[in-house]
Amino acid sequence: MASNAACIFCKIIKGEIPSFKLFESDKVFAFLDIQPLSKGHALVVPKFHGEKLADIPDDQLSEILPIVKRVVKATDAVDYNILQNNGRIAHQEVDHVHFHIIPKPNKEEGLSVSWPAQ
Ligand code: DGP
Repeated sequence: MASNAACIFCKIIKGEIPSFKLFESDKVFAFLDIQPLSKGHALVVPKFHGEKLADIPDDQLSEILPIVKRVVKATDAVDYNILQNNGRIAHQEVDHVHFHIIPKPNKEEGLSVSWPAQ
């Protein structure tokens, strides 16, 4: 499994940096974003280290969307954004592929989030 010793998300995957873990499998890791744009803002990442989407082998990517869906379902968000930035101009700050899940709170009731996403 490709890993990069200098990568902050590789360190999170290995448990060298603490995170609020939501889900883990052989190929995928999900955790809460440290700078949430809304309650429940989560990140789903391949364990394989690659900077941009096109760097990740298909067999590593294929498990990602079902986990994104699972994490979405662990919120009560009716509306949400899935975001995946590639490159500085596209606002990528961490050079390890990641999918943002950004729940949009209901105006009247807000959001309740029940983790973990198992
Ligand atoms: P992007 O701009 O798409 O590369 O988003 C990177 C996200 O990663 C940003 O929303 C903040 C989050 N992030 C950066 N460092 C850490 C960290 O150490 N822990 C966690 N949980 N999230 C982090």
